[in-house]
Amino acid sequence: MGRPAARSATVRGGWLTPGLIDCHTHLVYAGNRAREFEQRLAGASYEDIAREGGGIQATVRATRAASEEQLLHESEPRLKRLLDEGVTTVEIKSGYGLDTADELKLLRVARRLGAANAVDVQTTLLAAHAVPPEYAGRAADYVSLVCEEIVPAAARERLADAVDAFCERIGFSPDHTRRVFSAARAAGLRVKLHADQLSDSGGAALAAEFGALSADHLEHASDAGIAAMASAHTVAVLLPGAFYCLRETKLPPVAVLRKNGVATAIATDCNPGTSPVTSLLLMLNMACTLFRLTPEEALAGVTRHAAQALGLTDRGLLEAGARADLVLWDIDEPVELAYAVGANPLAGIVRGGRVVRWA
Ligand code: DI6
Ligand code: FE
Repeated sequence: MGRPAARSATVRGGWLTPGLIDCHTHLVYAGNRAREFEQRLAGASYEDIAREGGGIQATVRATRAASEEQLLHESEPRLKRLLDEGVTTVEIKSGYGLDTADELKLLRVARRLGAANAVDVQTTLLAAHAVPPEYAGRAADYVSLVCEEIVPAAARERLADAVDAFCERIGFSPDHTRRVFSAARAAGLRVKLHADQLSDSGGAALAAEFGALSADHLEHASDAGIAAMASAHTVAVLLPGAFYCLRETKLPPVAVLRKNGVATAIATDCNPGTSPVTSLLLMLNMACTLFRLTPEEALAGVTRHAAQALGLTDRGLLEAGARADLVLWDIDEPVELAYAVGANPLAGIVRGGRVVRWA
C-alpha cells in the first residue's frame, strides 16, 4: 500500500530523479523467438527471417492463439522488470494481432497491466506493423481494414492513446503510412512512426508532416527529415537495444539532431525480435557508449523528452506542479545511472505522491 511520501519517508543520501519513462515498447506478446537469435548468429539477417515467415509473423501466430489471460500472464514479468528499475510510465504498442479482435485484445491487456501495477500505461495502436498472412500480397487491402475498421474501433473503445506504423521496405510504404495517419487524425488520435530504421524511406519528414509526437529509430534519416522534425517539434526516439541486437553499423544522426535542437528520447523497444530488452538503465549506458550521448542527454531521454514523445506535459521533470513520480537512487553522482552496467541502484519509488517501493 502506498503512503504519503513526505510523512513516512526520510530521504537519506542519494539522488532523486523523475520516475523513468519508457516511451517505446512492444512488451505485450506471446511466445519466444530465441531460436531466431541462433539463426542470426548463423548468418541470417532480420529481413531474411521476416521474408521466410518468421520474425513478426511468428509472434503474431503465438499472440493470436493466446487468450487475454495468457497474454497478460506472459507479458507481466517483462513489465515488472522495467518497474524494478524505476519506470513509472510506459508506452505499450499493439502490432502482434493484425486483425480487429486481436489488436483490441492486445490493447486491453496493456490497459489491464496498467491497472494492476504501479505504472501508467500509454497505449499505441500499431496495426500497421506487418501485413498478416490472410492479406499476403494485398497490403493495400489490409491498410483499408486498418483505416476503416481497426483505428475507428480502437478509438471508439478508448483503447489507444496514439497510432503508430512501421514505414519500411519490409513494412508499409509512405503512401500506406499516409492513409493510416489520415485515419488516425480523423479518429482524433496523435501519431508516432517507426521511421528510417533499416533504410531512408522518408519517414522522418512524413512523421513531421503529420505533426507526429515522435519519429523512432532514425538510423537512416536524412538531414532534411531531421530539419522537418525540428520544425514540427517531433521528438526523436533512439533505440540502442535494437541497434545493438541487429549489430547495426549506421549510427543515428545524433549531431544533426543536436544541431537542429530536436528533443531526443531513449527507450527499450522491448520486443521479441530486435530488442529483447527489459532494462532502461542499460539503454542509458548504450545511448552513451554506442551513440555518444552525454549522460545528461541520456537521462533527459528517459524523463523529460520521453514524456514529450508521449504527449504528456505533467511529468518527466522535478518541478512544482508536476506529478510526484520520483525515484530515489543510491548513487553519489547522476552519471552513475548511465555508467554502470548491470547495477541497479534503485532505493525507492514514489508514484503520484505515494511511496510504492522503499528499499
Ligand atoms: N521495429 C522493431 O524494431 C520491431 N518492430 C518494428 O517495427 C521489431 C518487432 C519484431 O521483430 O517482433
Ligand atoms: Fe519498435
